[in-house]
Formats: sequence, C-alpha cells, structure tokens
Amino acid sequence: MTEQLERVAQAMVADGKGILAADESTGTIKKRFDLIQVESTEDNRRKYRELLFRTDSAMRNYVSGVILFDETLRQNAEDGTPLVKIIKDAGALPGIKVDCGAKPLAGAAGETVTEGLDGLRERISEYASLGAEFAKWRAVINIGSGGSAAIPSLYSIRANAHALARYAALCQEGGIVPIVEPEVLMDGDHDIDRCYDVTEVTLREVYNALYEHRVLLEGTVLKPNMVVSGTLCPDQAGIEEVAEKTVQCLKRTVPSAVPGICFLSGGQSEEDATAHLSAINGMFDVPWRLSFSYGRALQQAALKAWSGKAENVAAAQAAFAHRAKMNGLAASGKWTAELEQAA
Ligand code: 5MM
Repeated sequence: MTEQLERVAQAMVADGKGILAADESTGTIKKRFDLIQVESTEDNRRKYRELLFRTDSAMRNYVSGVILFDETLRQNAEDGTPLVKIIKDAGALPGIKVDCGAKPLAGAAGETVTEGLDGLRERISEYASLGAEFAKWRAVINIGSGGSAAIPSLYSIRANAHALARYAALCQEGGIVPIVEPEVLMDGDHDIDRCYDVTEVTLREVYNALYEHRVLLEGTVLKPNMVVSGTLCPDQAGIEEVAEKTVQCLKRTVPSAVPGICFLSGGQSEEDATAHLSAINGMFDVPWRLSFSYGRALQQAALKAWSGKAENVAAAQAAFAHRAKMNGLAASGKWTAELEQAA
C-alpha cells in the first residue's frame, strides 16, 4: 500500500507535468457557464469536459492527473466511452474531489470549515472502484479586510487543518493519494506580507495535524496558494517577490518528505499564474517538485473559445493545449514571455 501511494504521488508530480482541476461543483460550473451564456445541463458539462480530456497533446505531454467532480467520474463520452477511460488512455491519472464544500464555522463569523467527513470511508472505497487514484479536499482560509487581525482565527485554521488531516488519513487507508489543499484566498485588500503570515501559520497547522493523524507524507501532494498581494491591495507585488516569498514560506513549513507541491491559481490571470510558477522553478533549489493544479488558469481561454458551440471545439482544444504547454514549461522553469507571444 505504501509503495502504491508513493508511486501515484510521484506520478502526479512527474517532471514538466501538472494537474488539471476540472472538479467544479454544480454551482461553480454554472457560474463559469453563465459567463459564456451556456446553460449548465449535464450534457453541456459532459461536452465541455470531454473536449478537454480529448485534447491529446495537452493530456499526454503536460497533464499528470485530472481532478473530477462526482458526476464526471460516472459520465460517458458521446460515443459511450467512460470519461475516466479517456483520461487513462491519455496516460493521466483520474482523481476525485471528495469534500462537500466550505460551510460557515460555528462561533466564527465570516469563517468557514470544509465539510464531508461523514461517510467518507465508504465514498473513497466506491471512488477507488470507479478508477480514482487520488482525491482532493479544499480548505478555505479567508483574510479579513482592512488589516483585521481577527480573521482568520487560529480556531478556524485548526478546524480546517484537522479536517484535512482526517480526510488525508482516510484516503491513504483506502489506497488513494490525498491532495491536501489549504487555500488562503486572494480576496481582499491585504498586502503580500499578510498573505505570507497567514499562509505560514496555515501550513504549520496543516503539517502538525497530518503528523498527528499519522499521514504518510511521501504519499501526499500539497496544493497551496502562492504568496501574493490581495486582489484589492493598491501595492501589487511583482513576479520575483511572489516567487521569493512563496518559496521562503514553503521552505519554512513543508517537510522535504512531501514529493510535490502543485499550486492552485486562485483567481490569478492565466499568464500571471504561469509566470509565477516559472519564476518559482527557475530561481530556487528546493526539495520538492513544484508544479500546477490549476482550474481557472488552465481553462479560462478554452471555455471562452468553446462558448458552447460544436464548431468551436477545435479552437477550444487549441487554447487548452497552449495553456497546458505553457504551464508544463513553467513547471520546468523554461517558460518565457516570448514563448507566450510566439504561440
Ligand atoms: C476547479 O475548482 C475546484 C472546485 O471548486 P468548488 O468546490 O468551489 O466548485 C477548486 O477547488 C479548485 O480546484 C481550486 O480552487 C483551484 O482552482 P483555481 O481556479 O484556483 O486554480
């Protein structure tokens, strides 16, 4: 079992590859489809995700795994092929989001805790039988506005870390690799140093909890936010500062037994997410693979190009292939702005 967990975790962070986060829950995918005026029906969701998974050049060369939502894990393509089989045939690993979302945390106004532990052992067992080799659980940490030191509270960080650790232990018991995702949100007017401080405390608490819950670190992948300025902060940190502070924060908190760290994009533009990842990989000597597990920063251009029309499928696939290639290069520190223009 240990060997299998380590093998899958290593494959998830294979050199020059990263993870496609396509696990938008029904509410989130509706918001994405609303932007392109496409109705969020089960068939439209299938069509969109099928076009991504059938983008062979992206999947084969730059995508190590795909995080799916429950519905997608059970869906078949237009020709009846299970979507999971299409992903596997492209050489990528299917994964599954198992959390049930961030819900208000009792006694902590403005803060959330991610739910979904009840019945998780049984759900993991079913997901494994459906082909999932890894799972994902996202904790959401909010930074209070106006420099408020009250949010996040240590209480909410610890509640989320505890849930992440219980989830991770259950995944490993069931033979699948947990992606541990504590996301410190970019929303707000805080500066990069406040993001640094909150990310540092959060990662410390997460690794304390994983240790207490006897989680095998070699069989996990971390999916953190980068250390960035809040979206409303008037003083936006540049690419090098983001790279430096992100790596410093990770070096101080993440054990070297963790095989890889796949960042979330968190609302960054597609090109910023790529440029930051490339800078992070180009400038530092670190003990882990550093790659991507992007949702929006891999899909935005493809979603827009598709806009729900069959005649746009090839254009959407070209957009996805381009973004995947740029991020694959960034995962090896080889991306340049010129390459972006040349495409
Ligand atoms: C793809 O979106 C994932 C699911 O979100 P919901 O549970 O809100 O529907 C999300 O967890 C995603 O994997 C991460 O936020 C990373 O995505 P981004 O777009 O931030 O890279």
